Amino acid sequence: MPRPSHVRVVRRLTSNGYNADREAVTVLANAADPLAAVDAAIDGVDDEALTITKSDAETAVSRARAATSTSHGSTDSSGGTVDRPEAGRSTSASGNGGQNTTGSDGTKIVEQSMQAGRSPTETKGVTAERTGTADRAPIDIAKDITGESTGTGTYEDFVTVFRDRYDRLARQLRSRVNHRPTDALEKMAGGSEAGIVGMVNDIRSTASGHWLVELEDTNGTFPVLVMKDRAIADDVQALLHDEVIGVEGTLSDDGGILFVDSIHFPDVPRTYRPSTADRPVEAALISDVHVGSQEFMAEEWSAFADWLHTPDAERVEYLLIAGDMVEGVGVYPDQDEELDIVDIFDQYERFAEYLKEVPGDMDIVMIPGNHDAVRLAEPQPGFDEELRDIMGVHDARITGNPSVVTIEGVSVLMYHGVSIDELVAELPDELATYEDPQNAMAQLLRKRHLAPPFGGHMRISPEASDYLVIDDVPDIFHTGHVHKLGVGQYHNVRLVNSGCWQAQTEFQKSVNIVPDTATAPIVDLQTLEVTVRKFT
Ligand code: D5M
Ligand code: FE
Ligand code: ZN
Repeated sequence: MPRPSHVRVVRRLTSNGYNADREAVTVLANAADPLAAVDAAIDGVDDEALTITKSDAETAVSRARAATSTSHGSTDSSGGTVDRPEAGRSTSASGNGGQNTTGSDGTKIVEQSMQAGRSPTETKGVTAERTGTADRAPIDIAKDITGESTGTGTYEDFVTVFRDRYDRLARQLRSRVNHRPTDALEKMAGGSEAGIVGMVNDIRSTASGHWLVELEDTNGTFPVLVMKDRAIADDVQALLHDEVIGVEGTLSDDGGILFVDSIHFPDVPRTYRPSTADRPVEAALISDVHVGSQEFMAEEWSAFADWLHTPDAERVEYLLIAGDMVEGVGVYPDQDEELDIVDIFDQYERFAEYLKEVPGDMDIVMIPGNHDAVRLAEPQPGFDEELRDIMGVHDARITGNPSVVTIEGVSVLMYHGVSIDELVAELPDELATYEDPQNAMAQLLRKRHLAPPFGGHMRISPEASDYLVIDDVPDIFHTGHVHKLGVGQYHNVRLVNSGCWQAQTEFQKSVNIVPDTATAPIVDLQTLEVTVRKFT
């Protein structure tokens, strides 16, 4: 009889409404007849109990063994925690006989064949043992809109949020740009050297191919001209509406326009040194699970969850999910034709079931995406109480999109990533493509704003302050949404765009998008190095 994986044990438990401690799962999975042991464990606990403990499991295993004492016995363990033939943890490079390749940026990619991925757990009865959760630093969450939304969409709200964006980004530029307010520039003599810190209002090319950019500050607007043959003309290619930049140059003779010599972005200092964890600990960064879609890859998901139970994953203590938990309903035209589960609550119920496959001793943090059942306008609040109840598996932390999540002293800026669509549409290929979403992410860091252009694909809720400004440089920037894997670095900030758990949809087929599916980038929080686990 093939030994069921840990995942099947967990499924049996959860389908009966129980959680289990990690050690309990191990004990049950190593029993002669694991499913019978699960049933015995369930029978053996109080009606009020929600969690099966290790001792519940051990009691159940010995009872189940007594009941079936005539069979099995030779290869199975005594029912306690089994020996660990390979004490310690193999390095990520040697994972499960997986095939290793190296991506751009030196990222390691490990192909976990689904069978191979399961074998260590099943054949050797070994399971991961994470450092006790007691060793973990508490997770800190900042910049979360949940419960703080005040925006009502009035004109005044938009004025307020734009002013806040300007003030906070201008503050980052002021020390570097010798600037004057736009109305003071108007009074300066022609030919003077001058600078402006302003929001990009308009970008157009002149008849002779130069670039005319209109900048706006709190006092008014001022036109600046970038000559086409200057090296800085390249920077104009990177400009997006509504971002805040600084420029320096010389006023024209009549003083009516500024000829630009240099363009400054708020940016991340090149010398930025990220914080790292002071113990060996890793985080899995994923997104776009899309449960409820016909294309949701259930087997690959279970292989991932299974792998998390193996010794190879014992340092993976955190799971961050950057939105699109479920497929949702009515997100795109004709989406219903590809739905496997048509009710949104049923989708979240099913998602919760899949989340239960993940080891219970991992810390989980999740933010919503554009397919989730929260308002579409960003910043998006975390799920409401009803959905929190449904998704309250493993005490997952639910927070808004975006949020700054600090784990083990490492700050992770989590953002679903809808603005990446906008950057890919607006910027030249050198700066943003779907193939390399990390490049678009770098542009967002350079602009220190998660979604600069107002309008377009973006829906933005005008709040009292602009939650999409990147005030503090994160150590890790985690996005999803475009269903493409992207790993990179920008001025020492680790960039990760996680792929998805949804096979190619009809829409994606029609526009030739080939998603990166069933990939889990794992970040070592001590080094910020990434190993991508691919569950094929
Ligand atoms: O988005 C996945 C990616 O695919 C993202 O780049 C948007 C794009 N996408 C997917 N479906 C559509 C439709 N129907 N129209 C326009 N763009 C689309 P996700 O948020 O996971 O659907
Ligand atoms: Fe998605
Ligand atoms: Zn999305």
